[in-house]
Amino acid sequence: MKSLCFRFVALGFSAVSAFNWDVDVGSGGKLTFEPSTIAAAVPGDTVTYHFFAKNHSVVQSSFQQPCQPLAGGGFFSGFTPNPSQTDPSRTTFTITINATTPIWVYCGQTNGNHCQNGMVHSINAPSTGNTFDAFAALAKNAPTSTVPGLNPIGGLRQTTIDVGPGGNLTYFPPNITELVGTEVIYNFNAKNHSVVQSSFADPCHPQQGGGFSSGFVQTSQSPAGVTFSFTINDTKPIWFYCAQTTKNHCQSGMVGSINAPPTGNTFDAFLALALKASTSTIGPLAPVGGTLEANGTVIGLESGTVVFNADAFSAGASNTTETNATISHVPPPDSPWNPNAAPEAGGAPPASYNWTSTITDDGTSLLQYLLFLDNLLLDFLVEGTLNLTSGRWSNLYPPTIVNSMNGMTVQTYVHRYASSDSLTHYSKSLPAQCKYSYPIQTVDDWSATALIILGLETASIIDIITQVAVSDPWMVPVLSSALGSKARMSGLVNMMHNKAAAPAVRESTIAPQLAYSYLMNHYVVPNSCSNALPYTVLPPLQMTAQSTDSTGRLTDVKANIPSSVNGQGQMYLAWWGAWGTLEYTAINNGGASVPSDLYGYVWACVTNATTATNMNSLAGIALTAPDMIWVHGPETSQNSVLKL
Ligand SMILES: *[C@@H]1O[C@H](CO)[C@@H](O)[C@H](O)[C@H]1NC(C)=O
Ligand SMILES: *[C@@H]1O[C@H](CO)[C@@H](O)[C@H](O)[C@H]1NC(C)=O
Ligand SMILES: *[C@@H]1O[C@H](CO)[C@@H](O)[C@H](O)[C@H]1NC(C)=O
Ligand SMILES: *[C@@H]1O[C@H](CO)[C@@H](O)[C@H](O)[C@H]1NC(C)=O
Ligand SMILES: *[C@@H]1O[C@H](CO)[C@@H](O)[C@H](O)[C@H]1NC(C)=O
Ligand SMILES: *[C@@H]1O[C@H](CO)[C@@H](O)[C@H](O)[C@H]1NC(C)=O
Ligand SMILES: *[C@@H]1O[C@H](CO)[C@@H](O)[C@H](O)[C@H]1NC(C)=O
Ligand SMILES: *[C@@H]1O[C@H](CO)[C@@H](O)[C@H](O)[C@H]1NC(C)=O
Ligand SMILES: *[C@@H]1O[C@H](CO)[C@@H](O)[C@H](O)[C@H]1NC(C)=O
Ligand SMILES: *[C@@H]1O[C@H](CO)[C@@H](O)[C@H](O)[C@H]1NC(C)=O
Ligand SMILES: *[C@@H]1O[C@H](CO)[C@@H](O)[C@H](O)[C@H]1NC(C)=O
Ligand SMILES: CC(=O)N[C@H]1CO[C@H](CO)[C@@H](O)[C@@H]1O
Repeated sequence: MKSLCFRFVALGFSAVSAFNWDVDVGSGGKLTFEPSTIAAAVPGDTVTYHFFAKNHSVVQSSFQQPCQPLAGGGFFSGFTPNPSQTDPSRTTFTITINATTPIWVYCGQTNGNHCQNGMVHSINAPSTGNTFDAFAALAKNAPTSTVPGLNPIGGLRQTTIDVGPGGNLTYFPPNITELVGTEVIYNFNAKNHSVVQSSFADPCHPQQGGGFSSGFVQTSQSPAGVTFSFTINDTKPIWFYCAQTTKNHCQSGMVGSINAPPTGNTFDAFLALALKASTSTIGPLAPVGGTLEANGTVIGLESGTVVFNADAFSAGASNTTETNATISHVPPPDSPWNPNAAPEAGGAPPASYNWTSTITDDGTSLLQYLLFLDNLLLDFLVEGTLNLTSGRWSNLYPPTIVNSMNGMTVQTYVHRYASSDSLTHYSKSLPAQCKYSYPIQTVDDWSATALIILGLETASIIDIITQVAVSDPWMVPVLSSALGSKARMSGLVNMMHNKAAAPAVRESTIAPQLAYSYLMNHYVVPNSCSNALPYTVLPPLQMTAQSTDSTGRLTDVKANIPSSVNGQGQMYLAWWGAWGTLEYTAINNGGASVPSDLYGYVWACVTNATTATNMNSLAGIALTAPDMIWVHGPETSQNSVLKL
């Protein structure tokens, strides 16, 4: 298992878990860094400074000039006052180690000459020559310290605000003074709170012309592991409130400020206005103006106010409530091939694609479509496979299944190069990358979605092969290899989803325009890549099971058709069977029968005519995107063996 995880790490699919060193700055009121030196920090490691007592800072210097900022840039935390000798400030400063060369550090406070009084620090100091002791000795006699400005540079300054701590309708601390460039992180606690920006004069209502909004975070856990964060851009005061109207959180004093002035429009004046404010308004969009995360997973923008159920999110496989998340662990398609993937994938992309001197326009657009599809599939598979190998689903399946899934996911990464390498070779554009949103709350959601995307991918590749066999035959061997891999993967996911693999003759073709509509409607975050491909996105169709016969086989479905499509005569469901044959059943009162010879994963879309006889002509008359429904096979026994 460990080696599998390593392969993802090596590919850059996941964050490398490097070591974080913690350093206390001025704890107990002493002018010290503890530890004063860090040895053997390696590139990728991080060092987090925690501030105590007085008003310290962390500044990088050279060895020769201990109390002066490093010429040509270095890091600086900004000053961080904290009255407590024992409790660290809520503000921290974190640097990333980029090399094993020595790093020299001092506190830039001149009130009490902290640097000259021994408040120095080093990382990877040599044990002979320019040692830490030699550096500290130079600092004792150094001229008065200076610092490189006011705001943090060269590292990450962060501060945390608790949302509803201890069940109280408050933020803690309610008002902070912070530097420009500081990342503010709101930690959600139990109840159903939000963080929304307002103006000073009108608390409990969203700021006119934008501002941040976290959305509602419903959770019974404290802390929930859910955060909302943004970076302070300027010195203007920032006012915020909780928009929960149940029990009037804002009017009960659940408000806060960042950089409120000490006189005039103070935090206290804002709080007084909030206590008298009219009923709170919920912002139109969320999350906006910041990042909502659940234990590191970014929750994407929805086309409405997000109501994020953290309990459902963390409940894992036992809870079927759907949560959509947007994640990107995947290298972009134009990034160079990572050779670490070869062993797991069973090989690198081909040395020669046997490209011909030109590519047809049809060949180009089919490859662009395939790349769009592969970007989506790869993103989805990587997210799921990370959860299967090392994440929340790591104990659900036997290692044989998990290992195979891992290998086939890396293979998908290889196969994506068939499209991206070829488009690049012929100087054609790559489709815009999108942000994706999938139902991945439970492993069942994930495997069901995997089957849909893999089904569309398989059907698309079959369709593309039949088209390019005539126009651009060099693609056939490459695409056939991808087809084999996707078909094997479908079989594996079928098994994970506890469904018998559909018989091979069910693998049908699908027109790219129809598959594209389905994918855009279901998995692509609206407007995240509006012009990915030049196809019209048809409105969605939703089929649900209506009635079954005595063997449990689905006989009728309910077809939920968008109102924009109605009123154009008699409607039909156009069903596709093996080798792209079509069958039509009339939709009456929202219901339609399922053709008796179709079973397995069955796809249909809505038309108002029965004239199309194959996939390509169906794309011309389809009124909706397709939808898929599972239809039991006609077998009486799962184990019957065909006797010829
Ligand atoms: C902290 O020290 C800096 C530098 O001396 C100073 O500008 C700032 O006002 C101090 N902050 C507080 C709250 O004392
Ligand atoms: C490491 O590199 C980053 C990016 O160039 C830079 O911002 C940071 O200051 C560097 N860290 C150190 C300790 O020099
Ligand atoms: C909640 O409010 C009570 C009463 O004001 C206070 O004593 C308590 O410390 C608060 N709890 C937290 C965690 O802030
Ligand atoms: C918080 O607000 C109060 C009253 O307006 C003020 O006295 C105090 O200094 C503020 N604290 C910070 C950290 O801004
Ligand atoms: C959280 O509060 C929002 C706004 O009042 C509400 O729409 C949502 O249903 C609440 N969530 C839960 C799970 O009660
Ligand atoms: C920071 O600046 C960006 C760009 O101007 C803006 O969209 C964002 O809302 C600002 N953030 C805050 C917290 O003001
Ligand atoms: C699933 O989430 C819902 C919504 O929060 C909750 O009511 C239910 O108890 C959860 N079920 C399980 C099994 O955790
Ligand atoms: C975050 O992780 C903690 C610790 O594993 C867990 O208790 C909590 O439920 C998680 N929160 C979410 C929203 O997944
Ligand atoms: C490359 O393409 C040519 C012509 O299209 C064909 O004759 C040849 O067999 C192909 N070579 C390989 C290795 O597929
Ligand atoms: C998740 O995304 C799907 C498809 O885009 C959408 O139908 C569903 O309503 C979303 N669910 C939530 C909880 O936002
Ligand atoms: C069928 O749909 C097409 C496309 O929307 C429309 O132009 C046509 O009028 C419809 N036919 C009938 C009989 O309503
Ligand atoms: C939605 C979710 O929980 N995704 C997790 C899948 O696994 C990776 C790796 O463990 C996590 O980073 C994600 O948060």
